[in-house]
Amino acid sequence: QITHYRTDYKPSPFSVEHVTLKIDIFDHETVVNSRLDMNITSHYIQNDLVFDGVGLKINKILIDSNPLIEGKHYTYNDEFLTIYANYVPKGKFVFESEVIIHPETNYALNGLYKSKDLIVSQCESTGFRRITFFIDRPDIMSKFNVTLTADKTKYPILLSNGDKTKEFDVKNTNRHGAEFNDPFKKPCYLFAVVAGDLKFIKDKHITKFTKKNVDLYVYSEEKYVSKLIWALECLKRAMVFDEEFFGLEYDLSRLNLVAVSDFNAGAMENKGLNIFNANSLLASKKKSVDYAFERILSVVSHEYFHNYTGNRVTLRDWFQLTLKEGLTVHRENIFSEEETKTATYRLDNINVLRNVQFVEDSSPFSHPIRPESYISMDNFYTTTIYYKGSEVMRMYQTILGDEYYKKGITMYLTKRDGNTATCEDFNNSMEEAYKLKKNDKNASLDQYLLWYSQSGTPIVNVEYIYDENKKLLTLNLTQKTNPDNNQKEKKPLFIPIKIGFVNRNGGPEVIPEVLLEFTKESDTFTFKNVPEKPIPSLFRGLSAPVHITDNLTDNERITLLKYDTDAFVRYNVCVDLYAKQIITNYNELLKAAEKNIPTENVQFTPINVDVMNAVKHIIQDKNVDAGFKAYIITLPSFRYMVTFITKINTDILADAYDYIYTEMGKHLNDTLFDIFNTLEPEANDMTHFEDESYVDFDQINKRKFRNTILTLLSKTKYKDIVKSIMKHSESLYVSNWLTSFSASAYIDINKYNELYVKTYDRAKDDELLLQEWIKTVSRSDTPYIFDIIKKLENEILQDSKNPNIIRAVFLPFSYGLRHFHHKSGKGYKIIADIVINVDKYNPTLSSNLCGPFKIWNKLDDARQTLMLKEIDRILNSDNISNNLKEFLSKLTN
Ligand code: BAL
Ligand code: ZN
Repeated sequence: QITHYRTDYKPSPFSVEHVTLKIDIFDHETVVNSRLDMNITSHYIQNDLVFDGVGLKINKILIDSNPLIEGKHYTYNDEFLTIYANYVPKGKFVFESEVIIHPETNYALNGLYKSKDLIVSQCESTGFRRITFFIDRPDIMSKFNVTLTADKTKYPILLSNGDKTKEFDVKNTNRHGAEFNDPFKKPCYLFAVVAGDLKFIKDKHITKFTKKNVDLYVYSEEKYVSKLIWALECLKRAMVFDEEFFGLEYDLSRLNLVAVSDFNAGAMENKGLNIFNANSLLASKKKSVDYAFERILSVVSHEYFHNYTGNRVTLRDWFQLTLKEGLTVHRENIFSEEETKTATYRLDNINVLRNVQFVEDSSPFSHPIRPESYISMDNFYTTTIYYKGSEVMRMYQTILGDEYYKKGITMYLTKRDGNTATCEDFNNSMEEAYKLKKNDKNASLDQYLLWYSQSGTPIVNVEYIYDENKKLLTLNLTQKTNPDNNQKEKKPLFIPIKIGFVNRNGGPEVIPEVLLEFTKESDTFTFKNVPEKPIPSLFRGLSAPVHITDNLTDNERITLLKYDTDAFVRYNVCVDLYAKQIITNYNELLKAAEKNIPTENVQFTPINVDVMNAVKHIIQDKNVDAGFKAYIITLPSFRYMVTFITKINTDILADAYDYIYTEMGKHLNDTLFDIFNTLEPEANDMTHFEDESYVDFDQINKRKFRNTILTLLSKTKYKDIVKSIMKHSESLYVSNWLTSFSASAYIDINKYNELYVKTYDRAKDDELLLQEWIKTVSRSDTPYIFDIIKKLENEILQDSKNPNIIRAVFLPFSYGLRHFHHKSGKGYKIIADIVINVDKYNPTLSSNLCGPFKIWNKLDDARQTLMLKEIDRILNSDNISNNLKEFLSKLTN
């Protein structure tokens, strides 16, 4: 185990100018010949030449055509190849190697591996060293020529980065080959190859500025080629968007996207050859859940946008990961918000941030968006680096405004094009734009860099005071970030706060919206000539990734919920109002439990009628986005509540939720039932299914709202809901029939079992649909879930090593409140067992499956003990991987 520290960065003493690879794929092995044209750099001081290379069987090694001998000229310990300094030429030289690798048994899905009948590579962050010897770090940038050969029948399609320059047959065999030349220098983590029997659809894009023709190919196995249309459409839209918004056009003559069934992550942005987890590329209206279309829009655009933010300008070292990921997620969000034009795209992201990232950031695994150390980089593809990172990138845009933000991006990309970069480089360009905007050459964003180095979620408190006589509004602000293992002392951050001033009588805003730059531990902002007492609408759009506390009253929140124009603020006040109701009842229930008072004797606090009336008013308003309505009838997630409750007794919290759901039902059920029946008559309109390149996000939101209603009506056991569930289960829309199945779990185990069989039949022949079905089963909120998971394991999972299927069986279960956290600890044991099993062959996936344990420090003592016991069991299992050991040790530190 080697710990890498950010401050240890040293430029490499060697460069690799050119890489020539020949990869010959056979059934039982793959032979990789590599020629590296190398040079020493100005940092060279008589160094050994150390290559990364994991699990490679060496056939030969040569320098300048001279064979080297193990022991005499070099050593190899299965991880590093060290060529003694004496045998390393002092100027330009050629290093050659021939090695054998085994993609056909590589179940870690890292390096070159087999997925079904495809051979595919995954090199970020350190997979290339599993293919050949290399100085595997992002600041080694080289031009690549690649030749691929394979059996013509099994692998008719051969792909790699860049332009295909030659196709050929291998004489006297059934083999063929292709040569590729990538004209751009790139780090080896962006190298890719794919070989297999793929089918494709294609189109063209003419670039906006240089009018170049770009061929676009999207590939999958034959069975799913009809599910590629939406992905191709998303790609074309993303290409136009990057030209229009950022002035960036594609730079190669061809771009390939490929769907792969076995993939650890969502996708990979390899230059000119983006590879996708099938679930992030394939969809069709009849066979996919609605969410798949949003996911594909995000992921296809994300990988495309990496071509500049990640590929053309890459990272100096892996510590800077957020520089490409946070920035690219942000670029993807600007695009997707524009494309979907719904209020909810932003809210979906905010929910991941607040429900998942905030939990991570208050666990012992909390890390800054630029970590200071790692053992396995794989563990740092986290919600912090991606989601908090994207918020840090978003705040620049908030502070600078679109015009200067784009100027800053252009300066950054122009300065660093074809090169590496650090977070400081990015901040410098943003600072230049900031100086221009402020017309002040001393304007500084130095303090902003703290967002990269400080972990934890800041808590910002806003108190407002209005002086009626002086017509003066005062905002007193404080900020605090709790100390953690990363920093004992936290400094004040540069926090942009967007505030509106809502008229409490429903008229126009009292004074115009402002953007405050809050940079001190505490500060006061005053506003003169404020004609009447406004209600501050705080952190519009969630202008900074912080916890917000304030001195608003419940009535003021209700007014904001009704009248504010900002979707985030309206949603957030609603969350605050619900959270307060849940917490009040949780505390009552807890007190009663401590005194052994039975639940029926507990003095519950009924839900605030004014809140319910406001909600009722909104859900009946025809002008409000249906997706937004779905949000405001959904209670804040358990993982959000951990911010407000310590040492959670999950059974009692579940009781408190159930009580609030029942209360909501009392007030809303008749209205909801009415909406369910009238909102979208179940026309099963066939025209909807015909054009796969058109997706109506408003319709999707309407279905989401109806499905949220059905779930709520089922939870509250509304009269005759079973009939509606059964009717809904006949729908042609996947999201509808899967929701009726999950809703039946609240009502009737016989109906659940009936729908289990029926929905399985509808799902079983489509790989991705089956995965959605498995997720729905795993999420079932029923006490029988333990048997149901066993059944899934025995009948569906069997010995599959596919990450999507494994995640589908176990992860949705672990997000539940009652069953995963069962007081016996049997829920925790289920996850620990699969983690131990998976770690034997796929350490990236095993770490990933430990995600549910990130919440351990928020639970009551008994559950903490049980969860830690399982974590300990994993840590003490035989041959645990470095990935898993690092992750769990940091998590329980
Ligand atoms: N670079 C890893 C996958 C992604 O974020 O696009
Ligand atoms: Zn990315």
